[in-house]
Amino acid sequence: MTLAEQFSAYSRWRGETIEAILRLRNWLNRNDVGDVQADQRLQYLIERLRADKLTVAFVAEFSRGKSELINAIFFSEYGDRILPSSAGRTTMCPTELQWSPGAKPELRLLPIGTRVRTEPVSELKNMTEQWIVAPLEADSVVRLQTALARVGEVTRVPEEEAVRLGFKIDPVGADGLKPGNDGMVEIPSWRHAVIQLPHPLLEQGLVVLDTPGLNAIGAEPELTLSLLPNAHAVLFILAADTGVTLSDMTVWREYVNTGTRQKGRMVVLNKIDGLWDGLRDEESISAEIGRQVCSVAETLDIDMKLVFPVSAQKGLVARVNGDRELLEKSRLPSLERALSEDLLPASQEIVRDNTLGETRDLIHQAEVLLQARLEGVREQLRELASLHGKNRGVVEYMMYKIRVEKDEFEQGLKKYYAVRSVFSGLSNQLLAHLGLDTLRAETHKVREAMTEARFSSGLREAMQDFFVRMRTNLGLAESDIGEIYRMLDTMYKRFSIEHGLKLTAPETFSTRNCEAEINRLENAFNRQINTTLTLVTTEKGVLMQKFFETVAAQARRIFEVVNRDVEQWLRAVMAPLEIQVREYQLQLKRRLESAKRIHQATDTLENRVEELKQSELASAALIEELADLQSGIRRALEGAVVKSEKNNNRRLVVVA
Ligand SMILES: Nc1nc2c(ncn2[C@@H]2O[C@H](COP(=O)(O)OP(=O)(O)O)[C@@H](O)[C@H]2O)c(=O)[nH]1
Ligand SMILES: [Mg+2]
Repeated sequence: MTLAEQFSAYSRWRGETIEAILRLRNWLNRNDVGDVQADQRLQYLIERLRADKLTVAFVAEFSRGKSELINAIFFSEYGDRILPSSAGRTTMCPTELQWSPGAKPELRLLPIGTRVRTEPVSELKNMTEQWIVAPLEADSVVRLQTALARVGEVTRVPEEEAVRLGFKIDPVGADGLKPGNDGMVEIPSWRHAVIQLPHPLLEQGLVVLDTPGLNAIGAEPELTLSLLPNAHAVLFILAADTGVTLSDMTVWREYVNTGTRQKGRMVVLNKIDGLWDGLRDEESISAEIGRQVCSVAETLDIDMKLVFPVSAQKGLVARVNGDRELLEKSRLPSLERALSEDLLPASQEIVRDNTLGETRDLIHQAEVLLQARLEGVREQLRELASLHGKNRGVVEYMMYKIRVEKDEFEQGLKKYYAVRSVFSGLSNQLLAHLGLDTLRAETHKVREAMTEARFSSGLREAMQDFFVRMRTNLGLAESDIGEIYRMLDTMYKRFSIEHGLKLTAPETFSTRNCEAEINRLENAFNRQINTTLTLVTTEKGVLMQKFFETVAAQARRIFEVVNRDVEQWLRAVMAPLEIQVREYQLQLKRRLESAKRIHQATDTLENRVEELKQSELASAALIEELADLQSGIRRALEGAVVKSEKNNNRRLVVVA
């Protein structure tokens, strides 16, 4: 199966999962067993699944064949290369190929001049007026090629301007851009490109990130601090004819092997077709490739298994011409296999854990409610059965007993309301510690400190303080969470013991993931700032501020996630008790009602018993339906799209 096919299978799997969740959601609404919060949680889960994206990034010095490889792996069915690929520099800015539902096919280009602004690219993405937009005609290959070729556009600017925009200048052109005789420097016209292309894989959530070579990247924090660390797979490409050059090593160190995330990283040794010189036999070619792989692994200090020799060009030709033999020879299929084994099972696992976690919870909640309802009906049936042939006095005694029970429960409710008000106070405190307002205030403090700082050491301190304060806030939040948990746990126990409610201990929650992400961000920032500050001598303050804005945007993203999760948790942790208290109150009322009706002879005992038997059956049927829905979700989640070598004992292969 090609990567494209496996990706489609993954997408189908995700679609089936969404279907199963939708069925549960509709059922809960139809039968009045869910509540608004449960419905919101499911809605949110479905939205997240629908928006799920997988980013594959291609990073290398220019001319190693990144664009060709992207063409061969993802877009061969166009019958030609759609991304420009030729000798020389063709991709001049980070380029994202993607599709968002409802978008128009278009090429969006961010002018290089926006580099003087402090907002990070992620924020500029929301400012449509900053972008140049050109429509794409996705059905004509030639016109598509012409439009996409624009990512390679360059302009000539005076040297100072290039420096101001963050480019390195080197008179010899080895370690920076080389000025021409007229003192002008050629720089990319665009800072970032987004290609919205309605292509099956992109429609299914794949995002392909193509990057330019070293010199064109310049000091662009977005790539190192945001795009690459957030990519699900990063492919680093080398060329067999050039070997590992110094600038390859720089790209590897600064952009790929940054020590922040090891997963999903592969090295591609491209252009192995250069070794098919027509004189050597297969065996000696293979041996030569093996030697090169070995030496690459040694130079980069990685496992040989992570190095994939391929010929992107021959792979593309083979695909376009349907030449199976050449395709095998290009070795592209092994790279794709490894990529999908790396990419898909990991993503599937996240989706699976998330979905199971969320639905298990809600289903359990609904089930407990239905059980309580069923139990209540049975209790009433027993009560009424005991009245058979008894006189009014017995009915009166029964009414008295129910009233006592009701009074006791209402006493208990007072404590419940008291705890609930403490709970909402603590919740507010927790949300304040984690809140985006707090983060905004911290960000503001650093900005101020940075404007005041004269020396780069002051800048750095301001930044370090930022991370320290974020961690402090996380620590405070963690202790709020502990307090909330202990309080609810005590109350859950009390209601179970004193009033017979079926409550299990509440779920726990932790901000540890958030803290780990903040630490990762800090590491990435430190590494980046160390290398950049030693290289760039001018305008350190401005550069530092730009870095900080990217960091702040990332921190905001991390905090947004933890905020959503913690709000979710606060709702979830209170819901079972709220639901059961309400249900129990209802039951007491119903029991009293039916005793009253019999007492006043407005209803016969037989009628009441018959009615209750009907609702007993109905409740039992709902419990069964719920179990079916749950196994439906399990079945949908069970299948594995890709059999992973590492974990194949845990997964079934459904799509072969
Ligand atoms: N012989 C050979 N040439 C290749 C291969 N892949 C790419 N190239 C050539 O290398 C040059 C640069 O390729 P391109 O994809 O633009 O590289 P990029 O700058 O990394 O995106 C182009 O002339 C390609 O035709 C390959 O597998 N074999
Ligand atoms: Mg390219």
